[in-house]
Amino acid sequence: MRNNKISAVLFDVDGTLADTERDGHRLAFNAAFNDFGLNWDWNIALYGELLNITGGKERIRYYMETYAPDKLKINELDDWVADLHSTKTKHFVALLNRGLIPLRPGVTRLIQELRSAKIKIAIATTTTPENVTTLLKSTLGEDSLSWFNVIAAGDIVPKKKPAPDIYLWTLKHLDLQAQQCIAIEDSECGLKSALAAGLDTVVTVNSYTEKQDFTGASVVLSDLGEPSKPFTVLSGIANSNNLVDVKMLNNISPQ
Ligand code: XBP
Ligand code: MG
Repeated sequence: MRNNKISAVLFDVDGTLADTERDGHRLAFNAAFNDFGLNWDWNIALYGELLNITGGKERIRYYMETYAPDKLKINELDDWVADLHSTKTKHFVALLNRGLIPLRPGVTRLIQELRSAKIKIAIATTTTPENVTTLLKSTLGEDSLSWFNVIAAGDIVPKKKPAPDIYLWTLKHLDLQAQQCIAIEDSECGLKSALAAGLDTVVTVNSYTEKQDFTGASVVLSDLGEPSKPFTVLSGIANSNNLVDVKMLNNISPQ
């Protein structure tokens, strides 16, 4: 049980703020493969496997090593992968700008509640920074970027999740200790990263992550909940809460 108010909430992005993977990133990867004349098709099932590799460029490399080793002979392979990935990012950003990917239940509500309670909010994500800024602007409006005290994304750290680097970087730039903060994640990999950084973590699952191992999470939920649609508790203690709000977060206990 926390003996004082939390100072900040650190949000993951993909799968947490929005369900971006199946109908967002996956389609953007396939559109980029098409632009590059590649007959690669990341279907829903295969993409679920590939999601174990965090980072789009790393995911492409893993796919090549595992399923398309013939392409590893391409000259200047790192540059080629980077070009392919930036084409994918263009497609993903276009998808976001068409308003096709809404925020998940409770996300807007909780962000506004945290702001009213003067609790800092931050982003700690593996995804490309442009994806984050576009998601926030396309769902919460242009000003929303200024609401976040820190936005930590993509290649700014040497090791991606499940390494703790991105969360440690965010805590450093918040000038806060992990004990004063809570992380909100969607995946086993993200949970491992947050726990390794010393953060108590709330998990909200999605179709790709619901069967993963969330050992160590303070609580595992269907989503953050709305007054009209309470969350479902999948594991851990939510006491009498039926949505994630400031009161619930102030009483989150370490596992
Ligand atoms: C999820 C990821 C990212 C996205 C794709 O990040 O691992 O790689 O799948 O985005 P998180 P990029 O859950 O930490 O938000 O292609 O830009 O990497
Ligand atoms: Mg995620």
